[in-house]
Amino acid sequence: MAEAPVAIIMGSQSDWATMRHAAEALDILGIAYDARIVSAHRTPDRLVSFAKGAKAAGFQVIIAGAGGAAHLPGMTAAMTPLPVFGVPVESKSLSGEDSLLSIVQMPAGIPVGTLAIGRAGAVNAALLAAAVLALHDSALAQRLDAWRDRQTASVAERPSDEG
Ligand code: RP5
Repeated sequence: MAEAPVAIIMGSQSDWATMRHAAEALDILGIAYDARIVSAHRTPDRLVSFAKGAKAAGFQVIIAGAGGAAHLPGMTAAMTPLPVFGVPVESKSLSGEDSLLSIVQMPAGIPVGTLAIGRAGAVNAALLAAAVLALHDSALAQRLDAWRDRQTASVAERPSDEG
């Protein structure tokens, strides 16, 4: 069994600049993860091996980030019963709209919970993973509540010239 309940997978090293934000959010919440490069196109055998073995390896949630023709989240979801959250990575040529549409437009029957393009999507994928895990982990649920409380407390009532 994997010690980490969350797998963060991404199609390329270049996706880490985005996906590291998911990792940082999980770090803050005290959730262990395993981050791996798994490309649907360049390492298809690695994808099959990972996705088919993810549940048996002890993972409970998968966060999958990819850009461009972003088949990684959908192909992963097709080979595992675990919940898969997809993060569209911002692409150079189409600013991530290609990533978003190729992740979100799954056919009925194989769901991928698709987040926003880029950093916001990566952070929110981590928060959704935390919410899933918190259903059966009261200590984590408290940490997640505290995280939200800190966020609320950090919002000023009025704008400042200081930024
Ligand atoms: C996708 O192609 C990856 O997820 C990445 O977002 C994109 C570009 O990959 P690199 O050419 O930077 O390796 O498979």
